[in-house]
Amino acid sequence: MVNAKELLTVAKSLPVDPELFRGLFRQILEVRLFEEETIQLFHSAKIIGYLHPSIGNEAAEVGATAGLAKADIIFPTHRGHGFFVARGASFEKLMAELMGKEAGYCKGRSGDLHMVAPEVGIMQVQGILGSQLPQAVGTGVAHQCQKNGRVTLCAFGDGAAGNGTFHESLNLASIWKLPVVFFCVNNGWAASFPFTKSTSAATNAIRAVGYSMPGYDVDGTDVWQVYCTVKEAAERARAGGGPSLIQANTVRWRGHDPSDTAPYRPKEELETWDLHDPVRIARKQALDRKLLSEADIEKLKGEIGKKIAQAVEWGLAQALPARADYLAEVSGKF
Ligand SMILES: Cc1ncc(C[n+]2csc(CCOP(=O)(O)OP(=O)(O)O)c2C)c(N)n1
Repeated sequence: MVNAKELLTVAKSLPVDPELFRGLFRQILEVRLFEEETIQLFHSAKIIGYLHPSIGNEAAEVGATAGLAKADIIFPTHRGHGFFVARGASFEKLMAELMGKEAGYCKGRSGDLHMVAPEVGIMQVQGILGSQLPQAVGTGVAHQCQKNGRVTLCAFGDGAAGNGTFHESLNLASIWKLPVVFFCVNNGWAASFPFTKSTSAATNAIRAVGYSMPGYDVDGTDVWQVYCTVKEAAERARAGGGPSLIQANTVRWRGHDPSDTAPYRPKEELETWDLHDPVRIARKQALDRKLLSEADIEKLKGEIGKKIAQAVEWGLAQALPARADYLAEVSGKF
């Protein structure tokens, strides 16, 4: 009997670069503080439509983004604000979009579920789970034809991995040796359905073996581990070595969205969430490695909090789209 885990690849662990780690910590904090604010705004009905906060996935999103080159592109998930923040998207335009304002990334027409920010290399969030996988095959083909050395990182959840597009996309990407990194963020749940009941394999990473590509199973709360793994996979893809599949394991914070009280989750899982809190983990790593002091962290929090508060104020002051133009921007002839 083969031990499935032995079939997986382990990324080379790079020595921690102090400057880079401090930057990653800052981004993790940015994502967290941004999301805490969006939840407040959602509860006070200033954010309209859906909201899927990235809390719990901060290190996975920040580490993955850091492992790419600037010209590489990212397909985020519906729970993917962290990718936008890590790519340096404007807090103002993000907030305005979530508030449905004309000044947002998509003129207030997309909100949380269809946001796109091509200026920072972020492709559109897809409301249909798993539909980003074949799209990533498409950008992979384009980049391969253009010989431009660009890599696509395609993020998706453990729920989305159960979609048929997963098989079709990984199979084609492997046959054509496309420069794509498939990045599954397994936060343990697909809405109210647990990973253990939806997935026959212990980790999706093992499925990579069936598509003749490297599969990595990593701790998605460890930003440096995620960074090293994505960097290795992206560099292989860029050098013509084809795709990889990474599963980054995280623990979802609370409900699927802020209005879900998650009564289906075991109490102890919610009570021990702190042990998997990416901010707490990265903070400890930064302090233990003497990369930051408590005072540095407090100062950072203050700076980021101020920037986010300004973005909220700016977003609230922006205009809603004119009623007459609203549909003109989102409907077309088919
Ligand atoms: C094809 C499809 N099926 C179902 C849904 C409804 N739905 C939206 S989010 C979600 C759970 C997604 O779970 P996962 O992919 O693990 O991502 P997570 O929300 O946990 O980050 C479901 C079932 C959908 N949007 N698209």
